[in-house]
Amino acid sequence: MERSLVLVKPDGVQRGLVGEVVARLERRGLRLVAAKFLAVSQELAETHYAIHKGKPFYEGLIAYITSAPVMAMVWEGPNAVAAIRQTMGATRPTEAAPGSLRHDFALEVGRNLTHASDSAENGEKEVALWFKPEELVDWTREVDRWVFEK
Ligand code: IDP
Ligand code: MG
Repeated sequence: MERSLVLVKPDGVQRGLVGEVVARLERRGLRLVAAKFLAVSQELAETHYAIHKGKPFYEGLIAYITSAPVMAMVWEGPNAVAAIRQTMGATRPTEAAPGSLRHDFALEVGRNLTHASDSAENGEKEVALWFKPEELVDWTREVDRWVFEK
């Protein structure tokens, strides 16, 4: 089963959109594996966004993600990475598909509400960075067979 890290970034938390993000992922059929509310340290922010180091928006991105608490979650499901990124919408809200979170709730790339892993491999890496193994809940739902084909 594919897994993705999902963050409701500081703007999403401040705007009271944690429930909206969770509701959309739940109704999509994805299964919650872990969740915690935390203030992101400088070190965690820099490790998480290491790939963007040196880009013009890097300093602002680190300041943004450490500016206020975030809701960090792990969600799983078949094709979870693609499904979640589709539910979030494109990075730039003005390019996000109508009906996606970033389309429906955001305007600017530097205030785009959420983070989601961009590959299954990065999903595993990001989950390991943000969560301890004992924080991940292994469970099944009665409805799983009506959502997951296998
Ligand atoms: P993603 O979050 O959709 O995966 P990435 O390209 O990985 O997008 O960029 C990480 C985050 O960096 C974006 O979500 C956004 O918050 C921020 N970001 C990306 N490009 C820009 C930019 O051009 N200006 C300001 N912030 C940006
Ligand atoms: Mg990314």
